[in-house]
Amino acid sequence: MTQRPVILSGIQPSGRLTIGHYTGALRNWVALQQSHQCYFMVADLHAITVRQDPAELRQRTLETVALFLACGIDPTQSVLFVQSHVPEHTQLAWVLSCWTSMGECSRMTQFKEKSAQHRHLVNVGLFAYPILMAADILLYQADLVPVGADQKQHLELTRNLAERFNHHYGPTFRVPEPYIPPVGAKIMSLQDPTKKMSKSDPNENAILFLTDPPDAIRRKIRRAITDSGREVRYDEQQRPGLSNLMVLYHIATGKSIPEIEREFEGAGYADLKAALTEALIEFLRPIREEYERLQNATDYLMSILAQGAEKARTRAHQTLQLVYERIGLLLAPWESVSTPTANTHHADL
Ligand code: ATP
Ligand code: LTN
Repeated sequence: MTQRPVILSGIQPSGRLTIGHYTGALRNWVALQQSHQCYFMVADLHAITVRQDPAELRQRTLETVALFLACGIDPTQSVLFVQSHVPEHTQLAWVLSCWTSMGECSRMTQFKEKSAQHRHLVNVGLFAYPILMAADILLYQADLVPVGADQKQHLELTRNLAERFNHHYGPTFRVPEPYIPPVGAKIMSLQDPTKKMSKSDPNENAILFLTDPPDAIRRKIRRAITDSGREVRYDEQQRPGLSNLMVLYHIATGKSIPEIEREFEGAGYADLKAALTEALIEFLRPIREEYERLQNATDYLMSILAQGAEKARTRAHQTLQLVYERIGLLLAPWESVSTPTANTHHADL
């Protein structure tokens, strides 16, 4: 049987998911899940790098799983799990942290931004966040990592760590490629189109949630900031607000940007907003309805997570054992001889 290339990606349960998560991540996960062996996780350990309410975090973790499914992730094809259910993530992160320089972590844009936002607690976890992300990816020997544009720098660090380790100890990790979509890799805030749409933005009008009902969609698109100008013409530099709405229209209708420009020739921003509102309502309706159906099916969600964690652990454990062996840790007496030896190449995993 030929093996499909492997994908690993994740989303933090640190808030309600937005249309940005859909375009930057989930939409591409769904598109790639047949041609790849996919591992999709809820990155709960990443979420605790900023303060979370415990009950809310638990709730959001399940909600995030329900949204993965509502967006079209098929649990019979893809492995769906929660990061903290697979302890190998933190175990590998420790090893990798011994191979990462302080300088590398301090150069990460996300760290600089988040430490400015959370000045009262710039914790070590926030600093080491990209190392845990590298561990997430390398544990599964992933070939491809579908993410939004803001994660590119973290992917570069992951590749550097894999190459550094392989160079020192011999082939151990596959060096993953990022998959950043050509359109929609960075959906901007509806209130400030120079900023990324973020689920943690305190201004709800800036965010389009995947679960927003029609009246919220109407209100948010009506209030969305556009630029001065009249023609509907795509120009990210000069007209970031309008261009962002055009990308959303592309996502909701499947029409290309030139097709959209033709559709609104001679029309104005208000016409685009009206068409976009209707398109988004219809586009998000099935996702919201499926989410509402799944939201309280806790037993079903837990059973998917149980199966997912088991499959994920099998693969993660093999890589971790290989790493432990490579670096010279004594094989634990309970580990079977069938775990990889130092001669095992990562491609065999
Ligand atoms: P926060 O917004 O809470 O600071 P985040 O949403 O960026 O965090 P995650 O929830 O872990 O962080 O993001 C998961 C995935 O969704 C990543 O691949 C990220 O690039 C993508 N993503 C998030 N927001 C957007 C956006 N506005 N446009 C495109 N992709 C996005
Ligand atoms: N840091 C990512 C979320 C994340 C992730 C991963 C993405 C955690 N682990 C592994 C891809 C692969 C973010 O988007 N904030």
